[in-house]
Amino acid sequence: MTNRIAFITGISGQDGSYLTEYLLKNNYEVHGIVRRNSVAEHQESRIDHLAPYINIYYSDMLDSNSLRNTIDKVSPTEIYNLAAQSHVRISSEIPEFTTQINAIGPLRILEIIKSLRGDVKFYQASSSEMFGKSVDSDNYQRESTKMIPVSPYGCAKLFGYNITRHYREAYNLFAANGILFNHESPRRASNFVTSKIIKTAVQIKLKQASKLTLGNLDSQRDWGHSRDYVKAMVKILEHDVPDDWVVATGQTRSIRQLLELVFSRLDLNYQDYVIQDPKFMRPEELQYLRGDATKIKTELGWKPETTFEDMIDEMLEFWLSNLRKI
Ligand code: G4F
Repeated sequence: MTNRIAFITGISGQDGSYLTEYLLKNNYEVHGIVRRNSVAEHQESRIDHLAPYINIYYSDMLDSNSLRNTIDKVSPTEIYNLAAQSHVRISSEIPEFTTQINAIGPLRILEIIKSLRGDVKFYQASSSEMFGKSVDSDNYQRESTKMIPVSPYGCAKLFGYNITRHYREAYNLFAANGILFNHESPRRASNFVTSKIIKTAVQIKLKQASKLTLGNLDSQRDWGHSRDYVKAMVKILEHDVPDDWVVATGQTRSIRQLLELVFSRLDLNYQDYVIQDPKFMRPEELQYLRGDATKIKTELGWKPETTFEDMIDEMLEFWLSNLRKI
């Protein structure tokens, strides 16, 4: 087999770090870009343990020349575009920046691929947030479901999805979309709801906090494990034909159900600690997500391996061992 050389934008994020581990295990050469950050000692912490085995460059999704120069230097066989402003609520506060990164970013990379000679496979990290307020009559979202996004994040991701599909058709590129539903892990930043709830519940248990302040408790999400979902990304690019794929567990739970599980694992009652603050509400909320991953299961043989309960326990263990040290 020819040498497989992966180039990953967003390599220092949750998915980037799990993807890198998986690709290294499968003998890929791995390259990735990180943004210059004024607190450089923390920005790569998720991939510090991988540093000796990978190549990292400074670049930025806002800087076409730098992206082109880096891609030229690496000459990848595949590009995973995972870089994003990934926080949905914050996208309403920085909509232009979110659009530059999440919409124009993939376009910049597609333009580079279009001008290159040779075949480079392209993976675009598309999102279930693109479905917005749309759901099929059987209460699932799938590849054919209409997309009506309800946030600048979702609108920008929908542009990224469409431009990927368009470049595939118009220029015959191997450009594929993974439409990933929510996916979490101990590496999830603590301003996303799973990590926020688990971290604060553990702090309450350890008497380091007394309250947990949240926004909407009634929305429902389909949560899987990031470690499982990066395997779907690789299968999507290994397939002969570029296409669009939903990656999900098919189960949905509300924030209240998540709270009940997490607090009960710690022998606590969430109702004694949770307060709501409009600050964490969104201008328009995506109420319900439940993905039908039949296509990727039947055509590519992917399936989620970690149960929701096991994922929550792994995250609880991580935060317990981290916060006990304080
Ligand atoms: O954890 P979240 O912030 O994830 P969200 O908005 O669903 O987005 C995540 O999944 C998308 C896939 O569908 C990705 F594309 C995206 O990049 C990201 O990974 O919020 C989940 C739910 C929401 O309904 C939110 O309103 O939790 C609710 N929530 C309630 N209180 C809260 C809070 N979310 C956050 N982050 N913080 C709260 O205090």
